[in-house]
Amino acid sequence: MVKKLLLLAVAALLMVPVLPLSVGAQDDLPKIGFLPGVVDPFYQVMELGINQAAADLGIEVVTQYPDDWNVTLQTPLLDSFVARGDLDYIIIAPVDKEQMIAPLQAAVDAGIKIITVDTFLGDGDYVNGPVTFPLSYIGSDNLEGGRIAGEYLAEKLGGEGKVYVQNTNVGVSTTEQRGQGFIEAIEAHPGMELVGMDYNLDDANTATEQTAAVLQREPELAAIFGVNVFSAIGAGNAVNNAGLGGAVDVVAFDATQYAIEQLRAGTVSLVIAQKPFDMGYLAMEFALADWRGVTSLPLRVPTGYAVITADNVDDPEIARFIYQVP
Ligand code: T6T
Repeated sequence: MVKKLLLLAVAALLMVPVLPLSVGAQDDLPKIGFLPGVVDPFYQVMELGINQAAADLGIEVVTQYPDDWNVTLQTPLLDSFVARGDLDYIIIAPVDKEQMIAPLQAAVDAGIKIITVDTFLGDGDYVNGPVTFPLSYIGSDNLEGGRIAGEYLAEKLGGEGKVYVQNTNVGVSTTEQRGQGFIEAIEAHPGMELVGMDYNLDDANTATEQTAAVLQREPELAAIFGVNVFSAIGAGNAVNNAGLGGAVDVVAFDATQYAIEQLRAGTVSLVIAQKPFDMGYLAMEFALADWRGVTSLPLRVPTGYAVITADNVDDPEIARFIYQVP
């Protein structure tokens, strides 16, 4: 009899419509804001990583791009993210390592958690440095990236030659470190000479004009390091306009279609690809992990590089890191 009753109870239970396991799950997920530095292929690929993770994890994400690389444009967008009142995390590439501290502290004070991607705040050491509120800093090791460029050119030029750097803005953690790493590598070779470093304010036209002036002034210039998308475009354009493609070597940071075209044409000889998709995807996973109670997230995740040359550009294992923007 007991057995029969049990069977009846089980049968009754089975007739109850089965509720989907995910009921309520949406309410139990964080809402995230993504604030890149500027519209460029690097951040557009990062957004692909963000969106892929959002789809995989079922998380809602809101994205806003500043029109230019500028504190006065990024800050109001950040403030508007805070004012919405519905965001739990902000994934941001701060456009200035000092000036974005206060606006981000205000976001933290409003109860929002911060993850920095690509660029960092303070000195990037979120354990012992001056800024410790972000959950993590996910991005390239930019000192290393600059060293890769400098060591490559020193070796290619046999330890002798004049070089020039196209940089973006003072106060940007990434590009500042790329310049620094490059100089360190060059200074290890007494025969190498840095003839200058200009700041183009993240504008390819300015980079072209500045580089053209240096090409005129320095007829013996051997190579140029363009530290990001716009710097490398300007360097490449100026070299091509002067008819010096192949004679004055260009090393391009960021694997844009332009950089790869110029690599194939012989104006650029090395392209340093970052992994923006990984940065975006991981940042989303970190936010969810924190939301779920994970307390041991690494405060620093270097995402690595793919170094592209004319010899390996068609290797699928390398070519997958070229920035593909739909
Ligand atoms: O090189 C990237 C990024 O890493 C840097 O912080 C700013 O410039 C880019 O967005 C490329 O334009």
